[in-house]
Amino acid sequence: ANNTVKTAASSQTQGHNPRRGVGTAAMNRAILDHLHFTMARLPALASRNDWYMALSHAVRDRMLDDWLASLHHFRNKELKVVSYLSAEFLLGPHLGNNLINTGMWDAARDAVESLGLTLEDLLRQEEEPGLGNGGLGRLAACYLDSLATLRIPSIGYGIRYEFGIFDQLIRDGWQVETADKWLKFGNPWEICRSEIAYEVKMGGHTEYHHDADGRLAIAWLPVKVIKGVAYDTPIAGYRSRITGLLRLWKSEAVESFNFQAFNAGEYYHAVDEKVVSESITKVLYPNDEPGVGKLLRLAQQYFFVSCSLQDMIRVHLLRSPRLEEFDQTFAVQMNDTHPSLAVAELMRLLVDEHGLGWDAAWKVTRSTMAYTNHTLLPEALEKWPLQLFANLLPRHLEIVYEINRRFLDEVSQAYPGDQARLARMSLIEETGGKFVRMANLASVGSHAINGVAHLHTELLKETVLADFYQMTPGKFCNVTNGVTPRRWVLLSNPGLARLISESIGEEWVTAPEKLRKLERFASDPSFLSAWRWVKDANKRALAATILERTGVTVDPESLFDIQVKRIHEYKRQHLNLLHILTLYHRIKRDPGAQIPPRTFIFGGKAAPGYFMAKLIIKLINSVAEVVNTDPEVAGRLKVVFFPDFNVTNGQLIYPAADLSEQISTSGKEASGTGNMKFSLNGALTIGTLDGANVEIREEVGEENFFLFGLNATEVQALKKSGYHPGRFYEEDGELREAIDAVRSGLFSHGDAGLFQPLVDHLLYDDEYLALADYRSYLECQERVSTAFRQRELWSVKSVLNVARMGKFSSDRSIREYCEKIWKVPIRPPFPH
Ligand code: OX2
Repeated sequence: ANNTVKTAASSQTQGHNPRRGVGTAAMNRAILDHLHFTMARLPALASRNDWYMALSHAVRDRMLDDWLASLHHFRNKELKVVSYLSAEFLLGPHLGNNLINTGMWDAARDAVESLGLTLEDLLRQEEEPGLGNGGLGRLAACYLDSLATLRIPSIGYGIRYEFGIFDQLIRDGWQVETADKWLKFGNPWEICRSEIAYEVKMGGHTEYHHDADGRLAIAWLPVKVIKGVAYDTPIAGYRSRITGLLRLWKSEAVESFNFQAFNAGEYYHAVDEKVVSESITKVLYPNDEPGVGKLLRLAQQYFFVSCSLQDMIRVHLLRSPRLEEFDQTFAVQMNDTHPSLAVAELMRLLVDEHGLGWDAAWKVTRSTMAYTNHTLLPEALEKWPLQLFANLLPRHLEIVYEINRRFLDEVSQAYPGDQARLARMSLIEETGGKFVRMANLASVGSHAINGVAHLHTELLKETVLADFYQMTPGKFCNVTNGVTPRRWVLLSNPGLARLISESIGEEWVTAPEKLRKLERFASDPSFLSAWRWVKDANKRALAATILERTGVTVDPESLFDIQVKRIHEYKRQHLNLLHILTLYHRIKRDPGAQIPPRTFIFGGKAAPGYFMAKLIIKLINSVAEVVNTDPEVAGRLKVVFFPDFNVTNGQLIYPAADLSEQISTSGKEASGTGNMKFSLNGALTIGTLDGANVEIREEVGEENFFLFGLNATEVQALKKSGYHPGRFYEEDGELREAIDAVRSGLFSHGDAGLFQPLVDHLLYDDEYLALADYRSYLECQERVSTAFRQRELWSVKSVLNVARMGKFSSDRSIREYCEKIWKVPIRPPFPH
């Protein structure tokens, strides 16, 4: 890859610097130029997409100046580069965010208007890159924003899925999945780097022989070689004059590999090979799918990890020939276990390909790698069937065995005779089928292991990784998640952002602890009414979109009670439903009941193979159908399922919420980040002591947070003592009424069987204790209703929530990673 052509310009470090104008006139000219030269269109014939593309190219051009300067850092030996390995990056639309972060919004808007268009229309044209499932992928995207904003040299490495997370349609109340063809109109934000490409081997077997010097040499003879090509996307930091790099790998066929097949006339076979090679990065796997062991998914993980590490080694070798110093060039963060093959792959590259001794390679591998855990759910902990692993990665299995042999030696030295502990800590699970345990591999191969909220890290140390914690407590630390206030306030809630900035200045955007200054305005009636006006405008905008997408009319004056997130039993959308059913019955029983009007809004995707989650969506829609058409509750209750919840829709939904539902079973939600987005936009939270809710409550004050339910200790104790959900059903008349209504067929046109699996699950299993928390949740919701009647007081609480949410900026999280894990200095902020 080091085939730079020497020219007069390339010998100057700064090179060519055609800094482009960012005023309205320059933008206008640039858009027209791109329409002409890039899109090959006449203005009179241009479609909205042509204009969107032309504008995006004009914006991208202006980001490249900073980008090329930023890329220069990678060669600077003094700067350690953060490498964030993640199988998912859920970026959301680029255009608006880039305009905000680069400060070009006004110029772009004016230029677009001078061409007779509106910026809003063009923003709507963008197909969002949905390269993630939910919180984990979105967290990675927030972290890229903060890394660039804080001017930390960094690269995000991931997979360029041709199809991202599926689009969700609702048909007859059921979720229907359709392919996300996000690239169909072209992607103006990426740059294909054909020259940055690596070969990745798969399958086959290994052979040992002695080389001329009598040393043991290992050869991996694969059955397949695939090429990974880099696609780069610039990530603008907020007014930092730094553009970060997201490098995603696309799989392709190696041109020469099956040349023989062509010669032998096996043309079709060769073409098949090409199809197989390209299939590696075809599609993002929805998570929560039952049944591990999808070969293609393991191939994806290995593919992107191998390309990324080869790329890092190339960059390192530009700085120094000594791979023992690799940890001075890169700090590698593994976002969950999906990239944990990096441990074995870095060992392979160092030992087999670059000739380092095992001990030296292990030392540098460990001090480079760090692992973030995002879940305690046992079914979400990755493990690969040994045979499948062996078939795809025969050499890596040998390396895993060797790591394991040495590691278990250490364990048995530390805990002589403790066989049970050895079995638990082994990288190989041997009880009932053999598996490679990826969390153990990641833990052993890392110098740092972190959870994503205080409670989660504590539970991690007590449960899933307890043995590892006991053996190496110093490796463990917590970094509570955060979200970027750029996308999640400035971009998505411009009204609120303006009001805040007018009151306390603009510093909060990069120094969100400054939001505290809002506290003094919480007693200012005119400020409060402006605050309320902003919220109401956001609610009206959401109401209009709800009408357009679902045909349901909702009242913007009502309490907007919102739960948007992936559909999962542990997140307990069904508990929310039980509350709705109870209110419904109360109003039917007593039309005079003092219940302020509420609009319940749900959104979220269910994994295509997760039957119960899909049934919950159907039930939400079925309840909506009955409630929304019942004249006895008209004007009092509405239920909406907002289809296809994604980043774009989130930007509309979070700012419009009065109440944020964060009601997971305590101990199950590692952190949550939607909880932060809501609160940062002035919603009050009803929630359990779970994940980051605990810390949000601490920050905003318990009087400004609606707490209910069992805590994690109580959950464990109840489970241990034997939990019988049926008792709660027997003893609570209103709960019984709600469940009986579902099982009677009231919501399924008399079909009593439809929701039977869900009802049975609740009555006889209820793994996530919805029935145990029902009464507490209901009582808490009554406190919500009472509070919402005092609108002024509600607004005060809303202001205080925003004022005290500074901790949850992803900038703070990234600073903590820098200090505790990456050992990367924080540079002073860029003077704007
Ligand atoms: C999610 C967690 O479920 C969520 O609680 C957390 O906020 C988010 O990651 C970011 O840390 N897949 N998604 C997650 O974990 C896994 C595994």
